[in-house]
Formats: sequence, structure tokens, C-alpha cells
Amino acid sequence: MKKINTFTLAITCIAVFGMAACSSEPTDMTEAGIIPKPVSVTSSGETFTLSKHTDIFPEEGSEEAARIGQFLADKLNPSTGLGLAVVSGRGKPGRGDILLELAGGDVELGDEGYELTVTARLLKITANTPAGLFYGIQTVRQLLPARVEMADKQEGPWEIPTGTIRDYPVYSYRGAMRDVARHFFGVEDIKTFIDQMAAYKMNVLHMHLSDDQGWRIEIKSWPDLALHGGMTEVGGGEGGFYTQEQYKDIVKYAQDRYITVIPEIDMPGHTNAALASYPELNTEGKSPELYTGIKVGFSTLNTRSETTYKFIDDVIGELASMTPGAYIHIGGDESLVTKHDDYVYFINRVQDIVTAHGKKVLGWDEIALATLKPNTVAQYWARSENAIKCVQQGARVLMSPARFAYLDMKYDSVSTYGLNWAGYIEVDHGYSWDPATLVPEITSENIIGIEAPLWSETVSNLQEAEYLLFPRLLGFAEIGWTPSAMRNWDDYKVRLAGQGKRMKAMGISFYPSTLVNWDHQE
Ligand code: NGO
Repeated sequence: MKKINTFTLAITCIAVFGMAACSSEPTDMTEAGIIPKPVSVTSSGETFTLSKHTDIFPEEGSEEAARIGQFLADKLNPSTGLGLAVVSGRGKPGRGDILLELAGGDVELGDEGYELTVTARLLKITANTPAGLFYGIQTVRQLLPARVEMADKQEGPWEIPTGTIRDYPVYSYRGAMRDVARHFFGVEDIKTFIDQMAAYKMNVLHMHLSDDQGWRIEIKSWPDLALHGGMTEVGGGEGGFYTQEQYKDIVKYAQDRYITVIPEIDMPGHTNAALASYPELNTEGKSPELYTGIKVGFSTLNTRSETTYKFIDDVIGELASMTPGAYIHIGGDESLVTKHDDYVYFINRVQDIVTAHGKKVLGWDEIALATLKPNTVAQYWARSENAIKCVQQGARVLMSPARFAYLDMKYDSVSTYGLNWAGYIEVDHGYSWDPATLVPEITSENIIGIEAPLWSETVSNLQEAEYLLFPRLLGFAEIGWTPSAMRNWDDYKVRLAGQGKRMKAMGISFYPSTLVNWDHQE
């Protein structure tokens, strides 16, 4: 069917305009290769074309819809050169226009879903919420030729296949983690990553802000944390930290893209940078040197000192005031030199502190050893028995099993960067698992979602980080969004191949796995 359509179109084009004005873009919406794969796609075999007459009509009276419309215009204008404009509150959409409609009432679409209806005349996105409109726009980007992602002007035509997409996510938490403690990454690098996450409909960025090697966020009541604890990193480089203004800027940038930032202060272990900055946090009352190696499990806060809890209260208080999201992550992993009872006492007290600041607790799976509050969430990374313990206490789990979801694992034995303690994670392995069946005792009702962490012991700049992040991040985005019954590697690898030229156009330095038949051609 598709072949006939394309052929007919080509003949018509040659007859009417000559070959130059014609395109070989598919007119079959079901073949667009969208990632994450939408819940349903129905093709109607025609084409919608963006032109210099195209206007974007956001829902009247909604500033947020207007902002989303502007986001779309800003994405499409540099490459298309069409000068698309948002026309709030004026006139009615006509041929070739884009309509962003906040309708409400379509229960199936939920809080993040959207319906995209494309006819030859009009492109319409309908959603219950602005977030849904935003995700609809990400789909529209992927329905256009990949060159739309280029930063400079490209040749048209700018065609979109017609049809209807109804789409909504499986999990409400679709996250990635950036470790900025082992190696520091500046504001611009993080914003680049936020844009990449948004393109694949991810909605949580977990920032691992402190570890043995560095403290990366300014805390005004304890200034040496950043000034001293932030001055180095793995390998002895210069490190760095975010001022509170810079951090708020990241949080806002993410929020504008429907991404919630969850800050993590890892404790009571993984705290050498803090311990080196303030002697009173140490059990011995004496500060160690700053640390630039990659060993884990040797540091602990003094869990039986009130100074420690005053410190934590101050730090969490300042962080909470910069955190619009519901969660603060307290770490809790690998506190190998903290006695069991001290650890349990500590985690229980820190849960109270976080709650007193109006936030919920997230922590690595070891926190299940403590008495979890019902709204605390444990992040399963290593030990399923911990995750099960969490569920038995009535708390929920975030799925980040290291052997599938750790973005810092090497692809194979010859990978340039990465670690391999949890095994190699080739692109197919990272994609082919289901959070809801991985641990039999943990079912979908117990799971808030999935998160893929990028630990940064072996990567120190944007290109190195992107080598590990991409293309695997797209697979994790799809696991978080698309029902598992609709996912399989053979179908995915073809769609991923198509994303190669998109990632290239976005400037992403991805790892060209030989399992994928990359399609770099436009
Ligand atoms: C572990 C460890 C981190 C390492 C990471 C490396 C957790 C939760 N704690 O994951 O400190 O950076 O592995 O893969």
C-alpha cells in the first residue's frame, strides 16, 4: 500500500513540479519509526506540509500552551527557515496550520498522554495537560525528516504523513541520573542533556550532587562544602560546583521541558568531600584529605552526633527550597564502614528531616534495611532482597538494575569508556527486559518507574558521556513509556537505526553499535 502511494506521489510530482520539488519521504505514519513507540498509530496515507504560511495556534487563554507552541517554533525555525509563528488568540486555524488543544476529559490519555491528528489540512495535538501537548510535539519532530534537527537552514519540503496517534506512558517516572560528583559537568552540558531527554519523553533528571570525590552544590550555611569539597574530581582535575543561581537555572530549564530534577546528597557513606571540608562531621573529629580515586565504601558521617543532623537539616532545607519536585534523594548506598544499627538509626532520622522539609525520600536499595515511610521510594540497583524488603514494608520501588540499566557499564570488552562490574550492556541487552517481571515479587503496582544512571568515574566531558548515554538512553526511554507487550528488539533495532541520522543531526556523539544497521542517509 505504501509503495503504491509513494509511487503515485512521485509520478504526480514529476508531472506537476519536476523532480526537485518532490520528496521521497514516507507517507505512511506507521513507518515513521518513532521512539518511544506510540501506543497506537493509524495511517491515512496523505501528507501534511509545513510552509511559510503555517501558524501555530495554542489553546486560547493558556500561557503554557503558548510557551509550548513557541518551543515548537524555536525547534523548527532554524532548519526549516519557515518562520513559524505562534498566533495566540487571533483568528481560526486554516490550511497548513498547527493547533494545540487542551481538551480535558479523555481519561485514557491521562496526565501525560496526547492525541495527534494529522490531515492534509491541519495538524492537531489534543491533551488533558500541557505536558501531553509537549510530548505530542516531540512526536511531531520525529515525523518530520531528520534534517529538521539541524541547527542551520536545510532544504525542504517539510512533510508529515497523515493519520492519528494516541499515546500515553506506562510509567509516570522515566528518569536518567547524571553523576556530576566523580567528574563535574557544567550547566551547559546538563542543559544539552535535558534537551536530549525531552526529545525522548523522559521526565526525571536525578542529579548525583555529592560523593567522595566532590561536593557540587553551593550550600550557603556550610560554604566550604562547595569551596573546598568541590575543588577536585576523579584523576585530580579541577572539579567545580553549581552556585544556587546556576542550580535553579538548571531546575527551571528542566521544568520548562516537563522534567523534574531530583537532587541527591549521598550519605552516610560516599561523603569524603564533606568530611574533608568540615572536621566536625567526622567520627574522629578530624578531616581526611580530598580524594581523587574511584574506590567506594570507605567514608561515613558520624551518625551519632547532633552536629551531623544539624548539618543535614541545613543542607536538605536549602535543597528543598530549590526543589519544586516531590523527592529528595538521600543516597544510602555502600555505607560499608557504618555499623548496621548506626545506619538504620541514621536513615530513619534523615527520613524525618526530609519529611519535615515537605519532601519525600528516595534512596538506593540499602535503605530498605531501615523503617521506611510509606511514601519513601527505594531505588533498586543491586540487591533484589532489599527491593523486596521495601515492597514488604508497603513502600515502592524505582527500577535501576545495574546489570541492565547502568549507563556506565561498557557495551563490550573493547568499549572505550565505562566499567564492567555489572557485566557488559550491549544495546540489545539494555533494551530487552521488563521492569514489571524482573523480580517476581515486585509487580507493576509496586514500581514507580525506571531510571538509567550514568556514573562518571570513566567519563569527564560531553563526548565521553554521550558515548555511554547514546544510543542506550533511547531504549530506557522506551521501556519507561511503551507497554512491554508492544516492545521487541527486532522491531526496535530498525527504529533505532532511523534515529541514527536524527542523533547525528542533533550533534550527539553516539556509540555506533554493530548490532544496528545505522541509517545515516537522509
Ligand atoms: C554503584 C555505586 C556507585 C558507583 C557505581 C558504578 C551505586 C548505587 N553505588 O552504584 O558509587 O559509581 O556503582 O557503576
